[in-house]
Amino acid sequence: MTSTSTPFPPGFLWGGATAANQVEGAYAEGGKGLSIQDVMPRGIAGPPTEEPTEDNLKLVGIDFYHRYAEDIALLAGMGFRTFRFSIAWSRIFPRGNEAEPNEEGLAFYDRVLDECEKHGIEPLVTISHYETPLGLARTHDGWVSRAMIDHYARYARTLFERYGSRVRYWLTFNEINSVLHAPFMSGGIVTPKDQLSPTDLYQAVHHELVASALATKIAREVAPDAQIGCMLIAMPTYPLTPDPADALAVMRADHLNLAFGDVHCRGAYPGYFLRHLREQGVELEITAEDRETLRHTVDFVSFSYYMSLCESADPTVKAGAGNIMGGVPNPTLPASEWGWQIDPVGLRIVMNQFWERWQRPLFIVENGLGAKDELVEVDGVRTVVDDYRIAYLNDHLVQVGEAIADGVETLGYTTWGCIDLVSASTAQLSKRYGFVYVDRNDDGTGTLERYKKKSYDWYAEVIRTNGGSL
Ligand code: BGP
Repeated sequence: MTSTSTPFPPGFLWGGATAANQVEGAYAEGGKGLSIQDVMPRGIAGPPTEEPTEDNLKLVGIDFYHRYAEDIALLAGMGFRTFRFSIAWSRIFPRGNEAEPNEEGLAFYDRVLDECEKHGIEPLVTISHYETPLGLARTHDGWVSRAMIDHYARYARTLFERYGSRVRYWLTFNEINSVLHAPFMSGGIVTPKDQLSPTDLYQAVHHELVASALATKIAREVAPDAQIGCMLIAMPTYPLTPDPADALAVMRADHLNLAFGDVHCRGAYPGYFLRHLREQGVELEITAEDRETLRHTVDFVSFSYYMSLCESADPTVKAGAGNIMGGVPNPTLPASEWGWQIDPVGLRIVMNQFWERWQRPLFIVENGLGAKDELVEVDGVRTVVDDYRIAYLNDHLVQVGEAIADGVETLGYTTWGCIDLVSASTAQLSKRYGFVYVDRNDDGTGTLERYKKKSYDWYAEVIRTNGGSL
């Protein structure tokens, strides 16, 4: 593509994304209560601990809580038009069940928004990103309980009332379909996954979907300018062979994810999903009020995209490493060090699929390459020569451009972990995504200094040319 032609529309929201529990640290400051992440030192690999332990890198994160102004200025230096961050629920309602919010927590995000405004950056706020207050998780077994809907609604209302005039774009739950795969991280469900009944799991799904729709309903009342989006893990799935049985396996796997978008965009459960529940022997408790609430559909669809997968009907074919989901490795694709298969074309495919299905503008709110970086000195300046990251992002953005040229309405694109942060799945820092290197190691050592990587200037140029430099 030449620098004079670009498919990206004017006003396209270029930026990057983070989540509170992966950057903020200060886990016990400012009146914050504990969240489930404070007892997850090993990410999704290990069982939670009873109390926060020193080896949990998230307790300090990258110290964004104290360095937010410096960090947002660094992002602004790339010309960011948007910055996606999440609000830590346990900063606002420390145990989750208080009648009144914690003013100190609310004031912190006022200051974050002040910095965004100062730099002309449009905030994109995730209301709940894998950080259920631990009190609610333990009292209710997380989202298994219907009581969570009211707690979440009070929290969401508080945010809309406080920030509704300053924040236009909101996401209700990060990767809402992930609760099926990571029930504790995604749904605060304390019962171990292998002991969780399908009925409890799907009831939790239902409660989250109702809560998400309720947030949309509340926003319409108290923050009429707000644009509300759902947020899904997008993972296009290909049949491993041309056998129709494999194609059917793809359809069934796809359905389990698409159902979440269908409910958010169509306002009711699709028939294939109800059939799936029946086949699992699950009878959901769905009230008349729930059905009414679900009719409040979203303004846009946002998603994360890292990889694609294959499906096979053959039970002897082994699953590979996934983001959070399983799936069969694709023999035609390379993979990252963590086994995540790299597939830029899959992004164009999934964008077309979502647009055709839902006819809602899309927002790509996570994409990127997790890699081990090496800090080196070039011309006396400490940096990371991350050509691998540039190549990954460039290839994916070219496909975003193709999808836009296909007619897919797209609001923006935020890379994941625009500044290095603690990984969700591994809970380590060595799986890095950023344009900005943070000097912190897996053993907790490091100065927390920030250094611009080679990709920093590359992304600044992409934004400056509105994608023309790709
Ligand atoms: C998504 C999560 C993020 C983020 C990302 C990368 O599933 O929404 O929180 O962490 O994946 O995953 P990881 O950190 O495991 O590399």
